[in-house]
Amino acid sequence: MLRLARFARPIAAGAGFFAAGVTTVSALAAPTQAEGSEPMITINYFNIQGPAEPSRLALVLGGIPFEDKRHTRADFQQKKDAGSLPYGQLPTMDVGPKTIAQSVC
Ligand SMILES: N[C@@H](CCC(=O)N[C@@H](CS)C(=O)NCC(=O)O)C(=O)O
Repeated sequence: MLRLARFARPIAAGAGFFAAGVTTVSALAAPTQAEGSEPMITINYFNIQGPAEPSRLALVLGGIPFEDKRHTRADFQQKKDAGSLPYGQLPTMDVGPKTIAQSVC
């Protein structure tokens, strides 16, 4: 029972999050510099939920500050042409200077 309660609380918090009618986490993601020596995290994706949303939600629920960068198609193409997308696609997550790709594979 204790184990269940441990998981139920964050799940309930998440359910409340959805019940409140929040369809995107952008309003909750503070684009602030991470404190201390933690590297700054940036989630790069289009202005839709898609495969970036689970990562955005995990960061918000975990209270981890990150920049929620919403790219236009033109931004995306620019990044792709510049070779800054490891697989030529979004989403990516920047952790400090490191870019991580593949959100759901
Ligand atoms: N395997 C990748 C798939 C990413 C992917 O399919 N991204 C799509 C958007 S959901 C994309 O960047 N499409 C634009 C393109 O390929 O030109 C992952 O899981 O992160």
